[in-house]
Amino acid sequence: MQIAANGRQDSIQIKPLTASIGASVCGVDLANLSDNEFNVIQQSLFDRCMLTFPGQNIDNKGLLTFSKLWGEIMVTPMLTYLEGTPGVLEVQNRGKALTPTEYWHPDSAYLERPPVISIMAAQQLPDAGGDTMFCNQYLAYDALSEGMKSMLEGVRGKFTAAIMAKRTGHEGDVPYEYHPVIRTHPETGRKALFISGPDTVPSLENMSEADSRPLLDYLYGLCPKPDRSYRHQWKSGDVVMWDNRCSMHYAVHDHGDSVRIMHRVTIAGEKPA
Ligand SMILES: O=C(O)CCC(=O)C(=O)O
Ligand SMILES: [Fe+2]
Repeated sequence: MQIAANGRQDSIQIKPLTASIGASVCGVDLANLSDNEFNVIQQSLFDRCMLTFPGQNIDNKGLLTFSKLWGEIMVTPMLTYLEGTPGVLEVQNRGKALTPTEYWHPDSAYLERPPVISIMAAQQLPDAGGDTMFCNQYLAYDALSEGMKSMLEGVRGKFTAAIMAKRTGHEGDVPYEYHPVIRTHPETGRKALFISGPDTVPSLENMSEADSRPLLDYLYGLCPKPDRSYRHQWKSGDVVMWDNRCSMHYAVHDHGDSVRIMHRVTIAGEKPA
């Protein structure tokens, strides 16, 4: 326990959620963190790839205060943000056929500079279901043989906004970017596999879709192994954050038409390298 400059005693508690990914953080008020608490949380995010903060019941003002500690808040084109709280996206149940997030992905990887961190606060939850799953992409990279690792160095994937464009009615010019499929996290120096679902990464650079597909399917299939994953069952008041540079996530749509509302903020960052 540390005594902060304001005389307050920190009582932060961090517990791993699984052996391979995630930690829960208790004993803090995210809207009012000491410097020491923030430093501990930041290190935990880098170590664990995603964090849960049970019982925060944070409002949008608090969510923005907490989010700003991580960097510049960004907005993603094609998405409509809440009026009055710029940067807060309302993630709603649009029905299973229209959900843009029921597959493994890092957020908005079709941008030149995709968000590095996403922070989500539960607002209204279904009675059952609506979990979010997370997987550790450092471990997916580590699982590759040395030959495959060196073969993939410098290989770039085509990351497109096809799913988002289709689900939000922005078909036509679908934005895309090429990013390395092996990405080095600038804070940890560790390498992670950086890919996404088949509709989002249809091909590798300078290769046809037919040539790319078997390798992409193999790499994508490596990611969400049960022993590298965590499944979050949301509780009222939860805040969850994830690092898109070393994890992917999957929103499970098993709750029919039940209302599920989340507020999400994303943090701007570097071009993947
Ligand atoms: O609704 C969720 O649990 C996560 C949705 C998602 O993938 C996102 O908002 O980035
Ligand atoms: Fe997402």
